[in-house]
Amino acid sequence: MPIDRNPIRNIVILTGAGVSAESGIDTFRDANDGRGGLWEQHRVEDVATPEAFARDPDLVLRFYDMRREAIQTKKPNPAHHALARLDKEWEGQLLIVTQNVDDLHERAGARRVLHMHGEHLNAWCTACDVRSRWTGTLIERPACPRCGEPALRPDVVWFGEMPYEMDRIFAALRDADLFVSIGTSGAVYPAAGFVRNANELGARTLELNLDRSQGSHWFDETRLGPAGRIVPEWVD
Ligand code: BJW
Repeated sequence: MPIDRNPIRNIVILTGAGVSAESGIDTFRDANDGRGGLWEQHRVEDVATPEAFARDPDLVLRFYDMRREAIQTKKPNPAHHALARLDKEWEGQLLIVTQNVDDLHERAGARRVLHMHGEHLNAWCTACDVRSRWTGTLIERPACPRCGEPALRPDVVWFGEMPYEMDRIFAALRDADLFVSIGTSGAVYPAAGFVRNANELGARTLELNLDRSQGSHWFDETRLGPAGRIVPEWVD
């Protein structure tokens, strides 16, 4: 069922791990792969924190080196391509706020993308506070290209850290006529609260997800199915 374009000018689209699942990137919390989102017996909540990094930096850097390497071998799927088409064609405001740290929206051709949880292909130097493109590994503690200190960490947002560009996200939500959430479990805040923010600010809200999420009851409408099918159906 295609989008009803008539009264809608400004759109905010929130994407989560489910939009990249059909590209072969594991989600965090659904147990469809039988591993229940675990990595070598660690839950994401146990490796994606500043405390975990302080306690066992090798474990955390290995986890991210492995994922950075894997992501570079993956390709955008029909959901990313459909969103990129919408981005190209939509004349009103549009912002794809992704919680994903992969670059599959961009590789599909989307331009209006904001990475609220950072990007795998960036490293952040904790000595000089500069972020740089980084496609190699971090486990050997390479020198920061700017200051030379061996103080690089993945440029991703861990639990307890402030997601990026919250002011820009809330400004877009204030202007939005339609808020669409795609492939996210609604387990992690502040992203999980955007649907309520959008409701309060007067936008229509639509969820596209494989299963009902923790926040499904907040949406005006939920459509269930794999993103690779239901996102193109919605866009086209
Ligand atoms: C498909 C599909 C297919 C599958 N097609 N769909 C108590 C209450 C409330 C909040 C808190 C609390 N205690 C602590 C907090 C705050 C905390 C939090 O939310 N904790 C929860 C565990 C409760 N949040 C934070 O700390 C955040 N910072 C913060 O709050 O700062 C203060 C602040 C306050 C107010 C305003 C602003 C700031 C930071 C959160 C950082 C999250 N980081 C991670 C790791 C990033 C790096 C990395 O990739 O390793 O981000 S955790 C992980 O979860 C990752 C994801 O972006 C995030 C969300 O996961 P997502 O995308 O929803 O994936 P899944 O796996 O959960 O779900 C996949 C979905 O897809 C499922 O629904 C499937 O059904 C579906 N699906 N296949 C369509 N083919």
